[in-house]
Amino acid sequence: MNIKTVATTAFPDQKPGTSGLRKQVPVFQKPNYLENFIQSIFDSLEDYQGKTLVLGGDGRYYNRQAIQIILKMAAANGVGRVKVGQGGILSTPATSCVIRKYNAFGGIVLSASHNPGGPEGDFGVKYNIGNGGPAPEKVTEAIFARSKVIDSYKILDSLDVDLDSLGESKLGDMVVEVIDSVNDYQELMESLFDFELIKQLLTSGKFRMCVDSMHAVTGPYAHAIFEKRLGAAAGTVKNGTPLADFGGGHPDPNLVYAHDLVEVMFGDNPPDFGAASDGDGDRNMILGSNFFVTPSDSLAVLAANAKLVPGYKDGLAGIARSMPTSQAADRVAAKLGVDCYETPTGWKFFGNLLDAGKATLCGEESFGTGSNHIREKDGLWAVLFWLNILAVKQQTVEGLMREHWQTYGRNYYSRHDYEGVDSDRANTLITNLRNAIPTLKGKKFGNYEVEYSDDFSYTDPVDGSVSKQQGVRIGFTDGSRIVFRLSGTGTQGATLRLYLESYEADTAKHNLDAQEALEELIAIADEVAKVKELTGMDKPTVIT
Ligand code: G16
Repeated sequence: MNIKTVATTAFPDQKPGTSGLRKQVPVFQKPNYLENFIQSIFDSLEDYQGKTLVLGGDGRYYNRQAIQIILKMAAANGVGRVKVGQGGILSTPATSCVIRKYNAFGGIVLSASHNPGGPEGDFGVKYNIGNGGPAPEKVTEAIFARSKVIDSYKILDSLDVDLDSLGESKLGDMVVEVIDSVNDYQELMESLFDFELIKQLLTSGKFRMCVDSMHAVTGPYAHAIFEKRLGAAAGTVKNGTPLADFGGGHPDPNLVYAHDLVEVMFGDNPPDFGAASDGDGDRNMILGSNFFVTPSDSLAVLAANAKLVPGYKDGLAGIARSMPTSQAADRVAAKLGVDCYETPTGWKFFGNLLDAGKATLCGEESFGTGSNHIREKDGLWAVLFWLNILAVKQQTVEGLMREHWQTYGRNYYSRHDYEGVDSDRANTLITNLRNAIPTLKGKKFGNYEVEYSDDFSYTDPVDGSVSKQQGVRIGFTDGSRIVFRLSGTGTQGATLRLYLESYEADTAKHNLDAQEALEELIAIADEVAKVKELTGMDKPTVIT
């Protein structure tokens, strides 16, 4: 076995963000850039020698090359076995599933999620721990600390591995096992949902659906599960072959970037159900005929109806949502008599709650929903959950949503993104807001009076760790909220996210367009934070 120790120089910018290290492809292609980060991961871990690592990615540009490098580094660093997805493909939820099922010590996911791919697009590396979830902050901080002082890495001098043929081979002393990308994941889904009932719905001739995989990783999973196993008509899955540049698109399942699907669902004779997923398969968007379900509402509906689904028939231990996510789920939790947890943005914050059995369902406004079945959000799981509920209740998407609002009231909700903002200006905006916090309580803006304002801080109820400065909140006496924070997933400049929420109990007022319902709050946000002036933009780049 020929292990090389290569001298290297540390890079100062390898700090993982909301979800791993994300940079433009040319940055990852710099000599030693990927290698330094991977070695920093191994150097920060203990006691992994001889054990199993799971490896895969969303198929984006540089996926295959990165996998070959990581395999050789894993072999040189003493990993016992790597389970790698065929062709280098493993969705983020499937990676989490495989880590848990085979008791791996961890996994490496190669993805920049919903960010565009291709030679000039983005690439990313995320490390997941043994529970199958994203590494918590104490682990990512250790990796970052190591990356700042690293001076060498280890790599095996050997030929590339065949990633396309299933089965085992040896790389030095390490076993490389190329696994089917879909099987383990599909088996887990079959254990949670009533596949026969969903199949009846999909083959009834009365229900049409359209699933947009956006040329990203969920294609093979969606083909196998919806078309092959559940009998949905051929062609139900669109854009179902993963492409290195996602067909030039932006694999983010929202009303702006999933426009092909939106046109179908809001066009002539629309299908009954539409769904899209993102680059690595952890996000989802749910649509009905001429109807959009906000991710916050989706979490609330799944929670309210969970008992109808076999995997959740015994009820929920609790619900967790990220702080900027609407409070619709809190109302369901209150009715169910279970706790609702409010965490900072980032799926990693749900891990402890799920491990401790405090929460069963989790969700985020950023098109993420999931449960304790794995430790990542899970796009196709959410689609199956919706289909299972619709099959039991024999309702339309809109019918189910309206019934929900009738019971719980409607939380009008929207997120406004200002992308590509100059970083200094974005930081000034947030600093100004932080400085204004002590002056806001009791202040009146039109019909609204400020009840509280703070910079969200979270104390993990399981390990007591504290995460500060997670977003500036302004709450009003009627329960409405405005939240400001900077994205931790972008790779160019800064992205300002403005989250807006109001509550309407009166069913007669549930038909407004969200932007209309939130108009006054949008104006207040601009007045308080000078969004237009400081970003230099007169409107958001993306509204969801
Ligand atoms: C990641 C995180 C999510 C987060 C989202 C947006 O998702 O896992 O928890 O909500 O980024 O984060 P930000 O607002 O900081 O950009 P993904 O799908 O990109 O891995």
